[in-house]
Amino acid sequence: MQKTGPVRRALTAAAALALAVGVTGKASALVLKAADTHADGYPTVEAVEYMGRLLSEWTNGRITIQMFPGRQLGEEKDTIEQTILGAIDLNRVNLAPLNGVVPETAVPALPFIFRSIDHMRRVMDGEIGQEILAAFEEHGMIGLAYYDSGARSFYNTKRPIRTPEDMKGLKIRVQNSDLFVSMVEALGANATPMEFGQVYEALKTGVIDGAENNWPSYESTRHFEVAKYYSLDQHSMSPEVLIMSKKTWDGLSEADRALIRKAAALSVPYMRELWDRRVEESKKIVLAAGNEIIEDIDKQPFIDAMKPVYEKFAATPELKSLVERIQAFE
Ligand code: GTR
Repeated sequence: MQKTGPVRRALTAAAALALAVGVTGKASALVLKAADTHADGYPTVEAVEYMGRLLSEWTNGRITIQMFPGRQLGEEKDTIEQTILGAIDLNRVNLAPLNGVVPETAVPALPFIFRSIDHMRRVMDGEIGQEILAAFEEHGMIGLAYYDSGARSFYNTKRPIRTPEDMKGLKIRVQNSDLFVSMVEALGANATPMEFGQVYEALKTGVIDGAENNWPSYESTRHFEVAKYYSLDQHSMSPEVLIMSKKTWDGLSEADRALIRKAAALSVPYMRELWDRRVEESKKIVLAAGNEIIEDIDKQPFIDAMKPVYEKFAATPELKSLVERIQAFE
């Protein structure tokens, strides 16, 4: 017998609901695959896991995050490509390896652009930070939130660095970012772009003499065990960013997008608390190992050497104006 009118419509609606709800009785599950280069327990990893717990709580387990820490899904350059392709849904990376993809990300990664951690947090939390997040979309990614990365400083196996002259001839590993290559070259050293996961061996075997990073990364990677001189020149405060694949995003309802944005925003203060604590813990570990921490650094000659870097990476009127707005930000 042919079903007509309301009966047929009701059956179709029931079938659609059955599909959405699935056999478990829940609406169809959304498992977001997340990547992080850092190991389990690192503040960025914990923050995204926290976000997953929030989403799961709010949706009765319908939306969850499956975290793959410790480079399980590849190094940052690869995971960025995978995110654009939609094979990775969520990705926590530094802004530096995005500099070649989203030009606006170069501005907060510029050396000495921020006066302090507080300045960086206020700029990135405000309108300027939001504008830069919005710039991701046309490159296949959705910028969700920034996480702290403290200040990056140089460490090496050879000697204390107090002035740019001390850097002459040193082979310094940098992230996959032309901006970081230029910065190191402007200081008279040789820049070697290399993936994060290869740096420990390269320091140990003398392929490179040094690298640059913040306290928690210098410690968590055990680079501090092989590169004993840590010079706190604090040249970059390039933040971390949490991005989502636009492919995944486009398939979500407005309501789910709002939940994801809300969970990402709530993970920021959660991360910062863990971060501040982790910086102190990492300092203690490094100091206990007897490393030489060089604090008496006159930053001015380093700052002065950065002129060509600004000229090259903030070359358009739009990027120049972003630089000026950050510098003028009280
Ligand atoms: C860390 C950062 C990572 C990665 C790494 C590196 O501080 O959290 O995302 O950029 O530095 O130097 O490759």
